[in-house]
Amino acid sequence: MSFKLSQIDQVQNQISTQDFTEYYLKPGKPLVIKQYAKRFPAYTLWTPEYLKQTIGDQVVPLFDSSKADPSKPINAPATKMRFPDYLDLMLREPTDLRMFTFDIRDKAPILMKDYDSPKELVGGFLDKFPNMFFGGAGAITFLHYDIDLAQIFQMHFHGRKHIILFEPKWSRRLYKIPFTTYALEDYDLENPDFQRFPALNGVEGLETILDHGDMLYMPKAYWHWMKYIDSGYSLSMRAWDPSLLTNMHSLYNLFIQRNLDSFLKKTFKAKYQNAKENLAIKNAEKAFANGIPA
Ligand SMILES: O=C(O)CCC(=O)C(=O)O
Repeated sequence: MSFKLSQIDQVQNQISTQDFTEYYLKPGKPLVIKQYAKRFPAYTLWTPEYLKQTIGDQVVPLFDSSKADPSKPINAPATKMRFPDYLDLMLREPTDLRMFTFDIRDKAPILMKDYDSPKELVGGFLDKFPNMFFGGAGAITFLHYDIDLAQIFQMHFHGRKHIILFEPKWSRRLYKIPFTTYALEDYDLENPDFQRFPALNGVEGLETILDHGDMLYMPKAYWHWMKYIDSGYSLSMRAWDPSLLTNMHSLYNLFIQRNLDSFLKKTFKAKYQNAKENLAIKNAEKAFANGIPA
């Protein structure tokens, strides 16, 4: 056995609001709209040179592929670099260095005139929180889901990007670390060791390759793993889920779970992390033994 990956549904250029609502939004099913970004100036304008001019000479935090250090807060950067130097590096050679959640409203608001969020498909866009992500060829965004449980629409630019997604029902089988929104970082999603991580056997997921101009719709709480096949960058736009229950869960994640987890991590460091990892393994093996999800 192994993972069972099938292709994410695709449409060309557009989809009607009615079809999107019925077939993707309501059932919470991912979709790729090929070449969606072609309608926006960003499609041609957002070259590396243009981003250098607009983002300018800022020093940016960079993340690598090494396993998170339990003594550091989650999302602690591996290093920092001037933005133009980082862009030159990622264009020149493969690098696992990534820029994560770069807030363009704060750091380069001029870019916000170059696109619009897909408001024709869904309401509730949090237009104040557009984030950009950059990666060199080979860079990997580790498996996680977004803590605020927003619906994500990601437009991709420049190179190709490999995306693997899993429905929330597979959380335990993916070795979800308790009190967090990420999975055990000890397995290689592209080539998992099924002997060591038996619960991954039979897990069903979805995959696609995004090209320049494609947009991915990821429903709330969807697990995502992303690999920059070539150097490139993406813009993630978030839409608030209308359900009250999801909103309460999101507030709990953001204000209670995250703070409590950080506090315990700071206090107990590796001891706390090891206990959580052991629990993730126990939960995964139990779910596998019990055939969960059915
Ligand atoms: O594109 C990436 O590198 C990560 C994107 C992501 O995690 C997100 O949009 O939530």
